[in-house]
Amino acid sequence: VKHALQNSWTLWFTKPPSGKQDWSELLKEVITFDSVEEFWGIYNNITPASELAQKSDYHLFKRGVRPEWEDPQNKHGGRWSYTFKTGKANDSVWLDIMLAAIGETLEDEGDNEVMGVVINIRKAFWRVGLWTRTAGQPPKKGTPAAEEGLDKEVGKKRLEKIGKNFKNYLQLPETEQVEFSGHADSAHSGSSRAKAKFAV
Ligand code: M7G
Repeated sequence: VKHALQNSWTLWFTKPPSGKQDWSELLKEVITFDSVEEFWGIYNNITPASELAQKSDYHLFKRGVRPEWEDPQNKHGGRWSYTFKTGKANDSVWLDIMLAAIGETLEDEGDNEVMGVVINIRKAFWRVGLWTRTAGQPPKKGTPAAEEGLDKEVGKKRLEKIGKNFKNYLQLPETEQVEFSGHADSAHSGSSRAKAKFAV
């Protein structure tokens, strides 16, 4: 018996650069699945995040969305993130975040904000991200959000609720904050370390 997921998901991998390679050469599509059983089959057969080399990423995104700022479904969006400054990646935290994503428990039904989740393995830290479709901006004319009549404050509240869910899954103490930044700012600065717009 297969337990169908609400969405199909694609796992992507960013391999560490060997020499001078740009982003597009490093990002690899791994596999797409749409059931709980397939998820476990994949999870049990890939390298755990804690054993990945520096500069690797896993990205788990809804099918049809590339894990890039430039993707049409990401470009008006942003990211909640939290950086763990010490130790190896915690596999159970990353697993919990993936299960929350595919189980659709990060947002309310119908919100349609969550695009995917990411883990970045770096020399001095590891970081977990949750990518959203909008970024708490007044929606630009002609975008889906504008057509839905999404108000800026409503949009921000919805994102903050998702940020709080994310923070709960990360099991962070109340004193820690997860930060939201817009992809447009990240793309502009050429780094994901763009200034945070808000935090919860
Ligand atoms: P990162 O891995 O998000 O953060 O970005 P880090 O700076 O903490 O390692 C590292 C680099 O990867 C960026 O400076 C970009 O060159 C590239 N990069 C990362 N992302 C997520 C994108 C993306 O969505 N699009 C493009 N074009 N480059 C990206």
